[in-house]
Amino acid sequence: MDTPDLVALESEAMAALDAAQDEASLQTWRVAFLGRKGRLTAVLRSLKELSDAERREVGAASNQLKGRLESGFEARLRALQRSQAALLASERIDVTLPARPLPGGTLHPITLARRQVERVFRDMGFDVVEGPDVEWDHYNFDRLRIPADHPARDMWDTIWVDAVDEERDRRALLRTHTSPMQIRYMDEHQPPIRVIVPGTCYRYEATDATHEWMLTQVEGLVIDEGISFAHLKGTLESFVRRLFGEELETRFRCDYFPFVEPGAELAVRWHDRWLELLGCGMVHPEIIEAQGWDPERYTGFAFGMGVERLAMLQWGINDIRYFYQNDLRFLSQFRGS
Ligand code: FA5
Repeated sequence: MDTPDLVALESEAMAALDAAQDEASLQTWRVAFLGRKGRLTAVLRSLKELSDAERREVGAASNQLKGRLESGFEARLRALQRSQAALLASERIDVTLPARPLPGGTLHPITLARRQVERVFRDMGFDVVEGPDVEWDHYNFDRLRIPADHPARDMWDTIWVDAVDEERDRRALLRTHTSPMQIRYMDEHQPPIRVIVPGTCYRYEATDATHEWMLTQVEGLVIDEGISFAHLKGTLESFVRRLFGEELETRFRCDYFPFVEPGAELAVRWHDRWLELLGCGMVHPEIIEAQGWDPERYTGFAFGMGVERLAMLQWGINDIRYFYQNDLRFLSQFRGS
């Protein structure tokens, strides 16, 4: 019988040992080479078929090889266990660590101010509704007694939108005030009416410390029998007192808006000057009549206030432009609901 090629067996065994990447394949290797029916065991069993001299020589070499394979196995096993332990250690998670806090948002100051206004008027029995930001000139102007060629349109610098309703001769715009919702609401409801409409308005105008091109208004509309200018004044004065207390100095002055008669503005004392908070007046009788209601029987008042201006007063902010610069150092100072 040929003497077994122990050199080839060793190099094959060692290559297979290196290739074993986990303990399971290592055990398979052990069975294949050192197990009861393994390759080396087969060599040892076959020794008896050799001559005495060969048996001595091959037997000694086989036993040495067995020793090398066993220690190779042990070394590989330890190495695998070490790298597994290192992997586990690197993936260890300390579940007892407190969670990192998530950055919590706050409401925008204008949202806070707007909600405050809504709360006060809700307490006074007003409903709250909203209307579209993109509006037809029909509601923004015409139905408010501001026809196409009327100079009063110049009171509001308009941002037009590329949409035309040719059938009804209407052009779309970004509403310049919340007053168009007076008309939309009257089209859908009968007196008595008591509603406020908060919302965003847009004007093509230069900005400064008290003017933004995007602003928030709250429109108010009350229509019922026997509503007088005294109701208008009383409602607005108690609103201002609720928000700012008794100390704030206020001033009513005549003003002109085509959809009210008489019209007025309410200003408040602010840094040694008057800051106009809102426009208001008695709903024009022609508007009441256009709704099919008898203006002798139904009267009403309306107002439109600037929410940014209210917020400036409330928090002592001296420039309206802070609100929409999105600077977190400014915005994160406001908390509330
Ligand atoms: C109007 O917009 C009328 N629709 C108000 C009204 C309603 C009158 C109902 C009568 C009856 P005026 O343009 O004055 O009016 O704006 C009303 C308020 O919005 C102002 O008093 C001011 O507080 C605020 N406002 C107007 N323009 C700006 C602006 N560019 N930036 C910030 N606030 C503004």
